[in-house]
Amino acid sequence: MSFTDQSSYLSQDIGECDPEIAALLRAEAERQTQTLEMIASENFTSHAVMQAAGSPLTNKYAEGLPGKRYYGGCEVVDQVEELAIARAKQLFGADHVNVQPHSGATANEAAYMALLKPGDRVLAMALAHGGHLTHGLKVNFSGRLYEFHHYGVRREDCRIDMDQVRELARETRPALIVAGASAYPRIIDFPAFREIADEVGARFMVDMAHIAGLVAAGVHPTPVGIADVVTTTIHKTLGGTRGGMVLSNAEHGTAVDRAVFPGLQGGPLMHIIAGKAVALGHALTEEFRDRQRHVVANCAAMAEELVAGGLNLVSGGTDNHLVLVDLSDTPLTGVDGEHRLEMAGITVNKNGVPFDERPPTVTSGLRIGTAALTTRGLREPELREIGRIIASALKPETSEADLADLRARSNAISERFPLYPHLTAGSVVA
Ligand code: DSN
Repeated sequence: MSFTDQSSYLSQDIGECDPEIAALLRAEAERQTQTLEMIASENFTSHAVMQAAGSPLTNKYAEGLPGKRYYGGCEVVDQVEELAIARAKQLFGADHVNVQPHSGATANEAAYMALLKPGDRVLAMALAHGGHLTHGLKVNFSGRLYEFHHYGVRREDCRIDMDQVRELARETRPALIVAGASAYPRIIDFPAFREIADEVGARFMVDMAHIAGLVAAGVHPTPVGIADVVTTTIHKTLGGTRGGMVLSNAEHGTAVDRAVFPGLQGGPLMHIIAGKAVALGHALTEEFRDRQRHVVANCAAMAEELVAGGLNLVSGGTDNHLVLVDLSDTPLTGVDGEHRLEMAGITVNKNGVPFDERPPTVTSGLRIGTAALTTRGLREPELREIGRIIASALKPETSEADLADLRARSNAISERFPLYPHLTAGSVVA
């Protein structure tokens, strides 16, 4: 790395001053372009969001909230944060919003801190049945600080077992019930959870990170107005910059704000909050709502082809942006499946399936989502073709040569839908 004077330090292009990192930025843009991205929690954000996230707002300290900061010079970033909050309120109809959490995990931490005392009992979905590590995994802060109990899905249809939720709620009398999942392909019945929470005198929280885009577009029922607190990330189906957000009713707003700062974080990432504001602006458009409808239709179309190709899907199908392929009855593990799809030009993640007998590092399943490819412009005919490619790749008899042929079919789709051409051919930054 070299720079000759102060002005070049401030203005030199990364390609000149740090060619090693610049080459890696270009390589990652190329990787995203050349493969079919189907990790259910990922998406492609807009050029405008990346511009905000790469802006001089990264230089600003702004502990506190708009109008109540611990630093001077916040008059501009105050307006940015106010816009992000106003857009989130409008999008989801929430009374109160805090856009400062650095991540979904921090948003959950803030919600727990606002609603619970250490040692309180919480009832949430088991990670092995589709929950999340911040929903009480023993080695996570959540499992260490609070006494989590877990519900799961029914063995016969892999839907959330609301009878078990009620039974466990009556037995454990939790202070909080949590709904929300990272690997659940069906609609979640938020009013049914609320009813149980009310019966046992618990607060109710929803982590809607995976489905936030669908909720914003009205293609999944909203938890806002039903739950006391709703947490989310901005970068999954919502498609914005990486980060978190907490929505709440008016009663819990101050407690949430205090939990985020000074409870958990120092200076908010104002450049990322600007990116959140841009993303929330996108999400208010009819174009965004239309895209979310396609996310679900694309997933349903792919699911049909997977089933027609002989694969088992957890719960038999999907209502949302993801499917869970169950490989338990095949000679393949989740690790094998992820590797085969990678060779076929498709990026997914291995994932445990409910009642999985293999360890989490191996698993018997694959989680496959359609949000990113829908943002890229793919529609049902392409997702049907991808469903056929996946089903062929996962047949036990498929050879390496067959996988190379399947990769050519994946590449033919990628080439028809350019992604960030300016980042692979031109500048490496937005
Ligand atoms: N890691 C995310 C996911 O893949 O679902 C959840 O935080």
